[in-house]
Amino acid sequence: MNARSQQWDIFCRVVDNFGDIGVCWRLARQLSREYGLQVRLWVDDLGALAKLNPSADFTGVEVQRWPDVFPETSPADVVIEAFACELPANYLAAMVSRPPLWINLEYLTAEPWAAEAHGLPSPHPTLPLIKYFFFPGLTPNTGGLLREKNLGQDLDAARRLGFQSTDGAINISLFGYENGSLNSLLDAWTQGAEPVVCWVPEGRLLPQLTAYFGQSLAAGMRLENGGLSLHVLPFLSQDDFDQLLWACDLNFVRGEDSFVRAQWTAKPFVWQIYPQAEAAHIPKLEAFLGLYCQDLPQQVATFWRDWNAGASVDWLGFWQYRAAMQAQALTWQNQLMNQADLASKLVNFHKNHI
Ligand code: TRH
Repeated sequence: MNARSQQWDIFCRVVDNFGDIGVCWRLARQLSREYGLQVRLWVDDLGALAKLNPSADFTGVEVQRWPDVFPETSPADVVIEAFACELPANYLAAMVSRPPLWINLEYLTAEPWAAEAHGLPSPHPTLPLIKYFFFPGLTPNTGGLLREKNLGQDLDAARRLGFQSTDGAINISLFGYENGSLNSLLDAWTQGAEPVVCWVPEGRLLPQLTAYFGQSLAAGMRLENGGLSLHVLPFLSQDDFDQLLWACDLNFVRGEDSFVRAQWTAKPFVWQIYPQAEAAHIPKLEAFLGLYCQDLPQQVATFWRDWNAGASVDWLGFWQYRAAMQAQALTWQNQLMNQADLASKLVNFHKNHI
């Protein structure tokens, strides 16, 4: 089958925040741009996608709203159900007469079981259909990570964001969920000898920053307090957000998608993992720390753990290892670059199933 004639459908439900659609949009765009596939993206919340892509340039991808009553639709050759979002019943029934490759694209985890479960078939309980588990991951025997061919730094984009290099200052991006550690970090930055320029896109941390500084903050504002210069940015397009990470010396990221992006920049970073009930996220955090921090001084992992626990953080104890973290970020990026990426693995998975 020629790639141009291949239809891929990606189904995405926006459960929370921007990670679900962030991943699906990147994947849809890459499959279209790099593989010439006909990609249709079904998403239940077009508003979330519009925030990531405000220019509404969807070239190559047919974006469709996933309505409550799903229209009669011919199933694609490859059907990706992102994060177990459950296909519409009538679409599923239509798959029976011409079964596509049906994939459940799972959440990313560094836990070893992901490699074991990657690619496993799961027969449908009543219909003659098989769904395959596709686990993104950080080791070669998983589904890999999203990585476009044109990955890289764009200095013009950083300038558009207002980025200028300030002598001796540390540029830091800050993206996270509400976090009890934040005040201790701000104390360290405002009182520190080394100037910090912090770039924070509008979002869930703004109320906390407002409370800390006793001053209401909005996009476009800049605040100076001791050693800290805080720049509040609007919520950025996804491409600009990526560039913010490339431009900074240290990135605080969260969730799944920005976590991966931070790794591509080869810069030191701190990850706030998406919190789950019964602390189910802690083993995931530890699995990643086990891989990423094994050769770093223990203060680095301690800082990550404290940041995720909402405990007071030791900024100087962490940042003294800047050079070691920078070296590790580069080694890690190289290691990941030597592995096949998620889109190419999906395309090969399909080839092997035809
Ligand atoms: O938004 P998130 O918290 O998403 C979460 C996680 O994906 C989590 O794993 C999942 O279980 C939950 O959603 C449902 O964090 P994440 O994954 O980093 O996604 C944020 C996206 O938003 C990412 O694509 C980057 C993008 N972004 C912008 O485009 N502009 C911005 O200004 C910012 C701050 C983010």
